[in-house]
Amino acid sequence: MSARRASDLFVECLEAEGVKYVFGIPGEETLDLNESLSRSSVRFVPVRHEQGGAYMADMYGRLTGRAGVCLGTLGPGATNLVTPIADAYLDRAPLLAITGQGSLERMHKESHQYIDIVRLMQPITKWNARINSPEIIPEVVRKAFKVAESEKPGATHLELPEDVMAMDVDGAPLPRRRLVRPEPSARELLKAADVIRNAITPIVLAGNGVVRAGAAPALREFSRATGIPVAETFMGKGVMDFEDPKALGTVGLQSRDYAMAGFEDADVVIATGYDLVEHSPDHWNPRRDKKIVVIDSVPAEIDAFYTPEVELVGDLYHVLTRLGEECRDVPHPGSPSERLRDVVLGRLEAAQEDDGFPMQPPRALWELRQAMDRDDILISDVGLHKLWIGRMFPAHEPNTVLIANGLAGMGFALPCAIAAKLVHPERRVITVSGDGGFLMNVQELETAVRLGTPIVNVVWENHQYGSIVWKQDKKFGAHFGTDFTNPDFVGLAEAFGMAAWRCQDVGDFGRHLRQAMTLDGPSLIVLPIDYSLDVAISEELGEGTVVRT
Ligand SMILES: Cc1ncc(C[n+]2csc(CCOP(=O)(O)OP(=O)(O)O)c2C)c(N)n1
Repeated sequence: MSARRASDLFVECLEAEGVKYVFGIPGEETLDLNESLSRSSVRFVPVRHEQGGAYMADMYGRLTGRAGVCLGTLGPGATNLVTPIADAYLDRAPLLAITGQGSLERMHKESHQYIDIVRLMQPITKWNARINSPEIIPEVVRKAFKVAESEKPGATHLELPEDVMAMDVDGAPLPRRRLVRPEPSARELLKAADVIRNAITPIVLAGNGVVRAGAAPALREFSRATGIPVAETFMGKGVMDFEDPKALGTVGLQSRDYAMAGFEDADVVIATGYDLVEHSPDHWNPRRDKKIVVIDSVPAEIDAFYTPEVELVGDLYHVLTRLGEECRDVPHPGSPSERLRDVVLGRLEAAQEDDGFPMQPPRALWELRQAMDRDDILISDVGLHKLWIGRMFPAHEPNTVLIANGLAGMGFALPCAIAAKLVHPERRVITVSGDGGFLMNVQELETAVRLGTPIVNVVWENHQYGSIVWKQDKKFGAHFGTDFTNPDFVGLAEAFGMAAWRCQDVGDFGRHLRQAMTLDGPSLIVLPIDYSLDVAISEELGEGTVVRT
């Protein structure tokens, strides 16, 4: 081993981890690192705001299971990373954030752009560290990836002081090893099988963990073999093909959703890859009378409304397969409660006849579903549109409808779409944003144009923070602090050098969508939206909304 700069060794460690991209903005305190990156196999993707870069890393991690990497300099570069790091932390996406820092000998005193970023990042990362000596680089990098990618995945952070990065060091990357996955004991498995076999009306609640584990095929087979129907969370969308007769739809918008999907009558709930951060269990177990079987990668969170009878901790694919084999001899007829799914999908189908303009959300979603193939990817931003997409947009496959539902930060969709297209160049990637959230990371249109990333961005325009209007109107009968004006979005997109259209009547949306999908660069479609139809859809689905955007 020959002596070389610490920054070179750091980048070699990234290469050894299989890192393909680093998304970010360089700074004066990351000079050595950037120079080392420039001579590596890692592609550095300059972005226009660190938040955009960190969301790209977040989505890269979510879709690949390998930590996405983002970079910001010290001080403001690092603080700009905070929101997507928190998003990765709560939505369980593996991500490594790298930040620059001033030299070690100026950290004890008042000093230009110095703030304690290690401490700032602690509540939003699974683990983080300052590299205070070049010798520890192989260990900390390996640890950062291992911790980020282990269940439940999330964000980690490394701080790189500039003097340390310029030092000489000997050393070599530590090898990657396959992660160890625990398995539940045969006793626990048989106990769970017993609970399920003796259940009268069991139901599965499937979440993000099923998507992460790639366990949708095992879940579908479990449901087919046992006859037990499956409801999914917003982030679990697509774990069951919506056309599967055992699919009950996406729950979570209203308190009545769960009842309508059969939870009220269920005696046993099999919570599979379910994260409480998305939907609180008090909504589906208000009387705390359900027997709960947990299938997850780590032991269950404590919650008064979530006290499992048995917990099967391990690889979801494997556990579902084994449990399905144990239970297939006592098939269940399935829950009679397909009411939620029937009402929601019925409304979507009926929407093709809605000729109103501005368009109401069901027609807009119907047009999107018609235009997209089953593997194409829809990324939702955060707002009232997310609630419509979460509940009504029908998904065929996991990871084809991507929603932020843990931190739920506006501005998620556009940068995430750029990363999704880098991961899946063969699929079409479409975003839907509100006119509020779209402007929060609009600067990344330049990144998309520069990279030539063919993503289609649909902006539902209503000149309001729609979901806040909806909540305020419900609570107070009036709204306040929610209205704004917009730039000419078409002119704005054209100034970035991309194609853009404004829909002027009901037929325009489908036509522009299809045209946009053929382009080899990014595009934007402005769709004036009419939110006068309550996302609650019908009185049958109840009044009490429990969801928060
Ligand atoms: C970064 C961030 N700020 C504030 C919020 C709270 N919030 C949730 S939805 C919303 C309004 C979204 O408005 P818009 O993007 O226009 O979408 P619409 O609701 O109209 O579909 C706000 C302010 C948030 N989730 N994230």
